[in-house]
Amino acid sequence: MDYGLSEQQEMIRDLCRQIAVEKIKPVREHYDETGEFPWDVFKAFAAADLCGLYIEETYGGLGGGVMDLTVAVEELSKACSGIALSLAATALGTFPIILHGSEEQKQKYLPRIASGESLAAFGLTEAEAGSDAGGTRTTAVKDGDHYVLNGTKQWITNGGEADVYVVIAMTNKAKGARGASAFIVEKDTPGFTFGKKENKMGIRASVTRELIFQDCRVPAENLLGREGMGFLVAMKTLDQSRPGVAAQALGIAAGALDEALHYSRQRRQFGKPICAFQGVQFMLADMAVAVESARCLVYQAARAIDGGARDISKISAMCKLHASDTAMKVTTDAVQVFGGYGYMKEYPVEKMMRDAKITQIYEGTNQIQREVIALAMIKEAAAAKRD
Ligand code: COS
Repeated sequence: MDYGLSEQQEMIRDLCRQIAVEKIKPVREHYDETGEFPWDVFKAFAAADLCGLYIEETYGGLGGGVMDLTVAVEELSKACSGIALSLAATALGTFPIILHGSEEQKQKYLPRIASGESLAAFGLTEAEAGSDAGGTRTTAVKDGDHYVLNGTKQWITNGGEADVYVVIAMTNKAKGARGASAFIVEKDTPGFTFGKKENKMGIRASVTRELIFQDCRVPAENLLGREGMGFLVAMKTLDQSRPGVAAQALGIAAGALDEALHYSRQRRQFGKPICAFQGVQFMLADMAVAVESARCLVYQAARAIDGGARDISKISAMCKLHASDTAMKVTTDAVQVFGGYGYMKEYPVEKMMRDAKITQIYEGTNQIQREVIALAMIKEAAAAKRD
């Protein structure tokens, strides 16, 4: 199938396919079991220049966009989405700097992220601020040429491993969402420590931790944009990053379909390979249609963002919603095609099913995505003045 990829995107796809086979597949079980951060594989990503795919050339990147990142994340996630997440979550932590950083901030942070020397992370979620991103409790109080941060962020991907964190904190509680601000916080800043490391159902090769700020003094020059822009920074970042989650989900679904197809040709029952039975054929066909339709939507969203489309919230939420629901359905069916073997850890599909689940939850639950989509539709209808 020709997906209209550029020459550069085809090269990225082929390179990631090779890394997936040579570097990820041999170790994915190990990292799934141990929950350690896959530094050896991340170093391979850096050596292959994947860390700078979406970062401008001026700052040491390859100058591609969301589509280049999408192609890479999809391909790597076919082998292990937990390992691929080190790259996707770094992009999530980097987008706020790309979108809202000053020239000085970009020059300081982007080159080290592009080279793979530093990972990044995004600190929005808190115990009381999950879907309700405006419910942030962490505070940032101006004190001379610093802001003093206090509070705890929860479930932060790359937490403890990343050097660069973008953190949302309230500079003016009374103003609600308009009183939030975004800060770049470096790992070794005094008063910034890491709490509980989560023991997760899936994506176990990625590290998820608490970020704890206790009288943490952050230089005022690390404020992203202006005071009060934090909620906007967070929303614009999520609009940009959700195709990354969708690409992960797409990769998981495509990987599971590939495994199911392969297995159905090997596994014999009643004297024939199980792919000869219509019941299995229908499942494989439905899985393939779901994967292709998810791919179309994910690529369309990524291209719309790279093309500078003004209103990307809806398409971005749509692709995340559809690809993640597809990943859950396709991996569940892949386990079914494998039968009892699919339930065993010796085969890769049970891990894919566990990994798929989070894509329906993080970077906005699929219920929140539906809300974003519906609100955008209502806004469009109102703008079109259709009675
Ligand atoms: N782009 C630009 N502005 C946006 C925006 C977007 N995508 N989404 C909201 N805004 C603006 C609104 O226009 C509104 O501006 P005004 O104050 O000028 O009217 C302001 O931000 C507040 O918006 P709203 O009232 O819709 O905020 P809510 O608190 O109701 O929250 C949702 C909206 C639910 C969409 C938001 O909280 C959200 O995305 N939640 C999920 C968070 C999430 O993904 N968490 C997981 C993090 S894992 S990294």
